Amino acid sequence: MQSNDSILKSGFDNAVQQNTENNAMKKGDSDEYLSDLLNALKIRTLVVGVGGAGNNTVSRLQEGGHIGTNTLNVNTDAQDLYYSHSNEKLLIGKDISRGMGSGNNPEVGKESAESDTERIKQFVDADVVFLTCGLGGGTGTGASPVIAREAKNAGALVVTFCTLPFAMEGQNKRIRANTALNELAKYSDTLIPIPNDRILNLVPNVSLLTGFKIMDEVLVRTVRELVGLVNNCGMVNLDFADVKNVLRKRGKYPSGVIGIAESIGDKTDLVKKTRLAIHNPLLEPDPKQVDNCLVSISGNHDIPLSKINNIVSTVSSEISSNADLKFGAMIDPSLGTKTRILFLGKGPVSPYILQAENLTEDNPGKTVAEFTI
Ligand SMILES: Nc1nc2c(ncn2[C@@H]2O[C@H](COP(=O)(O)OP(=O)(O)OP(=O)(O)O)[C@@H](O)[C@H]2O)c(=O)[nH]1
Ligand SMILES: [Mg+2]
Repeated sequence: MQSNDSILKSGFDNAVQQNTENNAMKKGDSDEYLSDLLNALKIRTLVVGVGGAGNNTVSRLQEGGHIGTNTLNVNTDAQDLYYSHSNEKLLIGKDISRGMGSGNNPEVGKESAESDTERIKQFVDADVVFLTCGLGGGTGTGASPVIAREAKNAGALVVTFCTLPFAMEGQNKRIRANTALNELAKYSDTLIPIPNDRILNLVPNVSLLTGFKIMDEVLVRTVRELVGLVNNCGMVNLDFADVKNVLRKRGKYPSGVIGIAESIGDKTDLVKKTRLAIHNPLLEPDPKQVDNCLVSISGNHDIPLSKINNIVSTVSSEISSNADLKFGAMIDPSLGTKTRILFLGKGPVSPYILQAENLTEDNPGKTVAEFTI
């Protein structure tokens, strides 16, 4: 299988060769050549939502207007899929689940995806595949590791966001979620499990439905921001190689932390919100374990250097002095006087990924509450 790097490279080589032939007698590079080159170098991203929760996330992403990426919803449930919004849709395992869903059974979700790998392969041939699902049910839990595997085999960088079920949803769901997490860890470059129970710590007294809605919003904002970063990299200071460097898997586990915050812009608030992004309360990472990070700062076109300095120096003081830090600026006029901070770090491995590796029937893993005791 040809990797994306080599596809990009061969696109580049073809364009260079064409240009050399066309311009044998000239010295400059034509716009046509530059346009071919840009097309060959364009980063292809795909956001895949798997199962009910994943489809919800992609629908919300899509409803928010232009996102600059292709989207795909995958489900065993024809009704859920029909009412969802995405550029492309895949009803998997038609002969297995007959469009009726998996019945909460991850084996059915897995078999359904396995039976449709040829169709899945046609979509996941991209530079970066963002995968999102809620672990604990049947479809997202069973099918998302298969989709992650196919994306990885196609040479994509795989970035997975999944939620872990509320403790109140019961131990069976937790065990299923952990098993899937273990599988996802094999094929994801960056894997960010977000425990639903964290919402309870932040906004207690919300209903289950409101909890899901808040979680959806978190996922949508995170995926939107990351897609924007990948699509716009190269604007100021950051290029795809930088982003790739932070997202790609190094070592055994797919580590990764991410945080987003918006500041009204005075110095005290900038420092406070930068800390909030680094210490994302949904993930509670240890910033000292970050060994490589990106800080992407968005603001209107006249964002002052002093603001950038406040943000970047706050990040530097929170992470280890040995860590690599790169920052970039993106222009987003819709922010007005506000500044948005995206922190993306590599190094800390989620404790949920580590525990998922050692699970047995007698040891179903800790809940969020047990982790925090
Ligand atoms: N964020 C979010 N999470 C949800 C939502 N609905 C369910 N979940 C969570 O995601 C887990 C899986 O639920 P679904 O996505 O509905 O399940 P599925 O993957 O479609 O699986 P089956 O319907 O059993 O085939 C649940 O256990 C919940 O923890 C939602 O609307 N938003
Ligand atoms: Mg479902």
